[in-house]
Amino acid sequence: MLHHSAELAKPAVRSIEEDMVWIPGGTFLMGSDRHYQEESPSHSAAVDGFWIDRYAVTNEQFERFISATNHVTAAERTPNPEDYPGFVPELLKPASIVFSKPDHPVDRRNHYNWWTYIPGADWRHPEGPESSIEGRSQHPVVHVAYEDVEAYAKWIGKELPTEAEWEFAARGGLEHAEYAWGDEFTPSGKQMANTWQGEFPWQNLLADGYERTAPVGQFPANGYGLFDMIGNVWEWTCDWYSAHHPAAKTCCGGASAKTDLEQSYDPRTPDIRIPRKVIKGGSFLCAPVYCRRYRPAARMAQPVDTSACHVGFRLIVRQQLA
Ligand SMILES: [Ca+2]
Repeated sequence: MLHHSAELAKPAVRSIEEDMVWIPGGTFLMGSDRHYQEESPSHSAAVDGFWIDRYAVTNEQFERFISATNHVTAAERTPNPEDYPGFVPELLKPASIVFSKPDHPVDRRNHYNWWTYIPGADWRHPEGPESSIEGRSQHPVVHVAYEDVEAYAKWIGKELPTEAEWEFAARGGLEHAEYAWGDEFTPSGKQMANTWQGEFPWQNLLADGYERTAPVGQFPANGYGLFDMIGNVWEWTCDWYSAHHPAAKTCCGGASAKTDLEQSYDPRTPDIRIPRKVIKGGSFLCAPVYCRRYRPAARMAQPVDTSACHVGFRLIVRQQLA
């Protein structure tokens, strides 16, 4: 339920019509057969109409939530050793995942060459304890795990989008286009999103002007008037991840069939039973030479407990305002 009259009637919060966009429902071609395997098969999908945030949730908005609720994010708490068999308990500290740019070319097959688990990194300290969000109130909040996003959604009276809702909105009304703005990545040389230009991960040419996150709304909106659906930060959806789109939904999932949640576990780490959700849109770290996921069809798995410097969110409301 959207409590848009009472709870949102604080001076700093504008009306839903200003902050959200109504997306008329429809049928569309979801996924892609032209890129990474996990995006296929492209298939017809339908969504009902919904409201969606015009921008990703910002630090300023998240701060309001924290002040009102005293919520402590997952990155600020000590993980439970029972959830992480094989981990040395001393290593289980409040921490989050931060991109650290190497100063020379590295082996791109090993992501530990740029990902660092930094104790003290959290939404207020995006690059670690010495950093802060000063001057970044309009940047998307990052270092939020799925439970943090759910808590925020409950507080503000909105919901996480499904992958189909998110992708439909990101496509901006364009049928089967590669990007949220058309088929050309940089039409007339114009950067349309905050991504990575140069040799990832050591050389950032900054053609789009941003090394890390950008304030929301710095790049052109898509056809629905939504900003930053592509690039800047990945965005959480409520769907459990599977390696492919289901070819067709069947009704015969017997007792032995794996649930969607079980299906989402990472097969590479069988001991760690942390389910994974779909994240969408790509981030400031997506580069042509490494991760061409700055497209509406692109998708990635994110463990629900895992926060990072390049993952944020935006929310929807599944009802038409009276
Ligand atoms: Ca950039």
